[in-house]
Parts: sequence; structure tokens; C-alpha cells
Amino acid sequence: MAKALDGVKILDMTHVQSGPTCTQLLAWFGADVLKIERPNVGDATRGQLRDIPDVDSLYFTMLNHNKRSLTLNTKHETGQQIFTRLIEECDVIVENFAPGALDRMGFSWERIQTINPRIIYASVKGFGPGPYVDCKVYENVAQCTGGSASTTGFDDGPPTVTGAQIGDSGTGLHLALGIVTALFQRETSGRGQRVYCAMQDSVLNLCRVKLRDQQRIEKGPLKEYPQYPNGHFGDSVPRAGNASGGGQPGWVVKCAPGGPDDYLYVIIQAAVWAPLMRAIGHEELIEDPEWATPEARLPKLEQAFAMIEEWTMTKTKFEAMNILNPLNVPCGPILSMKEIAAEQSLRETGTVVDVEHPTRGHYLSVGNPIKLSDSPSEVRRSPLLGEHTVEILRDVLGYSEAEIAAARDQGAVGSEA
Ligand code: CAO
Repeated sequence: MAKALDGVKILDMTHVQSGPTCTQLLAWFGADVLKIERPNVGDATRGQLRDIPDVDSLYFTMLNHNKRSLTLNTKHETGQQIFTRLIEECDVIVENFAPGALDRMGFSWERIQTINPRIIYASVKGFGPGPYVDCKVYENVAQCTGGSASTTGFDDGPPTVTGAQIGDSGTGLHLALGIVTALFQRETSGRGQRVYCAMQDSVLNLCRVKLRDQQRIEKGPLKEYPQYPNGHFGDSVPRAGNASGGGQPGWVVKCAPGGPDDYLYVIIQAAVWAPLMRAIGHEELIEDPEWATPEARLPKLEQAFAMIEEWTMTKTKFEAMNILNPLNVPCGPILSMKEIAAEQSLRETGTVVDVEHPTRGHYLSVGNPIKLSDSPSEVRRSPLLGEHTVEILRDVLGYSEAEIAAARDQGAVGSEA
């Protein structure tokens, strides 16, 4: 079956996590992603956090599915000629180097546009224009500067980073949308354009509700925060522990048998107050004016969740969920990564996939979380370093065997393959 991005060629200059997340998604939608890596070196993540000696790490394999790898020294003269030919052939160039790296290679946006006016040039950087524009940035720096860390954790603890890679993968997702949008606009304009996503901006976009709360706090206390009514509010959004970010109060409650992930997240949605109270054995509170309305409950949320917890501690998180779900109580178990890896329904939808790799054997990965009915995603293993160098030079650029051998002898392309 045809794929949504069949025929789109991506010149992939990305490394580590943010850029590769973006190009992997485009590859899953059918784009031909040509990953350019430094000869003999490759993406640094190939060697990071290795679990098997001399084998591409899971860090790399899980972010580079469905791509082809070409090793090319873009600072070498012949390498630059090849790179120029690739710019001519491709629809999109994506990079997430430190600021200015591509310019230092001699490829400014102006030059890239001259080589191919239809190309879309997409970048991830730590910051947008401003005082920090030249800074290198990794995940947690973005979480800290984008407003996530200051609003995550508990009131009496330090700012906390989250396990979700909202700076890296989150920005990669934003960038992918920018690229597809630019491809769409090119249909009418005939021109490429620059797409730029700053990690700080992407994290802030995901922290939108906290900027909402910053403006609310100036008008009075945030009543749904655990600090209300007895705690202290300063002049900026405090950390809210596990409180729900929306208009309905939620919290994490302990379940049996009390292991580190034996918890259930429960939301006391106004509409289900009565069945929830009936389920936990507190029918007397259903009509009690001290408890019956969301406003009456607001100052007593800690007590409300303590009552719910008394009940959940007598059940496993799944037993509690099985009772509450039919009552329409919004709730969800805290799932450990071990449980997620074993979850059959995620395997069936292709969200968790088992991938075969020639040097590492089988491993689990996250498949495409975006499901299109007319563009199925199959997950193909990540490429070995330089695995497709010859194939790309020959089939995409039309190089002869002699030209390929010459480029290899000069060190412009790698000799891994
Ligand atoms: N041939 C020749 N040189 C190459 C090359 C190739 N194929 N590929 C990369 N290089 C060069 C670059 O041109 C750069 O050289 P200069 O320093 O001379 O310009 C050099 O390799 C290293 O690039 P870098 O500075 O991007 O790499 P780093 O490891 O020092 O920094 C990172 C890593 C992530 C901090 C930085 O790239 C960055 O800030 N990126 C933007 C933000 C970002 O994406 N962060 C997310 C990281 S996790 O997803």
C-alpha cells in the first residue's frame, strides 16, 4: 500500500534525539530518509549507553528506524560536492547541530536555497533568536528553560525534570509538523522555506496550561492546587505534585500490594461523585452539603483522596480500575515500563514493536504512535553505519563505480560498507 510521504526525500543531518525523532516519523510515513553521518564516527548515540559491546545502542536503534545511512565528510571538498548534489535531489534537509554548524560547513540558508529553491530547511535549536541563541542544549536544559521543571515536582522539593523527553522528542514532533506543513504550502507556492523549532519554545508550548495559571495566580490563589487553602502561594506558579492540570481534581492513590508502581490516578469528576462515593463506601457524603458540590470539596481534596486511597489500598490498581471504569470514573493505573513492555494490546496496535537487528538480535521499540488508515507504518530496523553509502551514491545521485571508489579513496565518504 502506498504511504503518505512516498516520493519525499529527506536529507537527514540529525543526531542524538530531537532531530532523529522527527525524521523517524517522516520515514514511518513513507519518506526516504538519507541519514548523513561522519565516516567512522556516526551519530554519537550509536555508542552511548551500550548494553552489548560494539553493537549499536538501543538509544540509536530506537530513534533511527526506516532510514538509510550514508557516511559523508561534509567538510571535505569532494564530500561537499556530494552534499550539494544531495541538496539538489532532496525535498527537505533536517539538522539539529549546534548553532551555526551548517554555516561553518559552508552551507548557509541562502546558499542552500540557491542550490535548490524548492528545498525545505528544518532545524532544531535550543533557543530562538535572543540572548541564548548560540547555546548548545540538551533535553533537561530545555525542560528547565521552557517552564516544565519549575512547575514539576512537589512544593517542598526542588524543580524536577520529567521522564518524558518533551525537550528532545517533543521538539522533534513539532518540527515534523512544520516540515509537513511547509511541504503542503510548497504545493501552491512552489518554494521551500525555513522551519525552525526551538526546544525552549516547544517545551513551553507543552506547558501552556502553566502560563495560563501564571496569569490566574495574579488574580488570586489557584484553588485546584494542593497549596489551597492552607499552603503558601508566591507570585509564580508553584509545583503542584500530582494534582490534575485541568478543571477536574485528580491525584495518585496507593493500591495493594504497595509496590513502587502500585498506584492509581483518580479524577473526581463532578458528574461521577455519587457512584464514586458509593463504590468506596461513603454514600453518606453524596448529598452532604459539605461535600456534594465541587466548590464545597475544593478545600477538602486531600481528605477526599485519602478516603479514596483507604479503599484502593484494599485492591490492586487493576481491580480498582475494573470497578471504577464501568462507573465512568476517569482513572488509570501507574504502569511501570516492565508492564508496558508486556502489554499485549500495545503490541497489537504496533505501538510497541519487536524488531530484529543483524548484530543485536531482537529488541523492543516504540512504533509509530500516529495511526493513518491509508498509510500503514511498518517498523524497519535502523541502518548500520554507512550501510547504504554505495546504494545512495549510485541510485540517488547516479555516481559510477569509479566515482564512488574515488570518493572513498579520498576519505570523502566512509569505507564501512
Ligand atoms: N562531516 C563533517 N563534520 C560533521 C559532520 C559530517 N558528516 N556531521 C557533523 N559534523 C561536525 C559539525 O559540523 C560540527 O563541527 P563544528 O563544531 O566545526 O561546526 C561538529 O561535527 C559537532 O557538531 P555539534 O556541535 O552539533 O555536536 P556536539 O556533540 O558538540 O553538540 C548538541 C551536541 C546536541 C549539544 C548540539 O548539536 C546542539 O545544541 N544541537 C541543537 C539542539 C539539539 O538538538 N539538542 C538536542 C540534543 S538531544 O536530541
